[in-house]
Amino acid sequence: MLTLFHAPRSRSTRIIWLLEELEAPFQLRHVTIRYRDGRGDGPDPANPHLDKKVPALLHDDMLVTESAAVAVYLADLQSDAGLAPPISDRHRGPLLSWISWVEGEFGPAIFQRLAAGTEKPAPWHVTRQPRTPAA
Ligand SMILES: N[C@@H](CCC(=O)N[C@@H](CS)C(=O)NCC(=O)O)C(=O)O
Repeated sequence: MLTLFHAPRSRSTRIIWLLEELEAPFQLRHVTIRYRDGRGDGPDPANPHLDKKVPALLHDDMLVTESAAVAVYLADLQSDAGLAPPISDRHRGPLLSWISWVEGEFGPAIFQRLAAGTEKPAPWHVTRQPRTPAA
């Protein structure tokens, strides 16, 4: 049995989308989280994620976390759906590259931009030093 721990307007929404694309039967469990803007009811004791974040996936008693890992895990599990090339296929390389790029490069850049638009300054605003003109 697959159980997805989900909070609205969060990274777990795209895992619902993926599960539906894969036509995988799953159980949805709503949990509360603390959102970046301070809203939300905070960490939920019912959430098995070690950091109380979402998404968290339970496959029977096996916990899978981190969006990229959850996505690849599910695509492999439902291999008949054809969303992920098999492990021995060379097309696996681009799949892993793109999914790692989204989480490791693109996502953080977007969040830095979003943070810059709020009262909370982006990290480069905090750390950037005024330039001293060259002598
Ligand atoms: N790298 C993790 C990040 C998970 C994450 O930060 N999820 C947010 C929702 S989008 C969350 O649960 N935040 C609650 C908190 O930080 O306490 C992933 O991609 O799964």
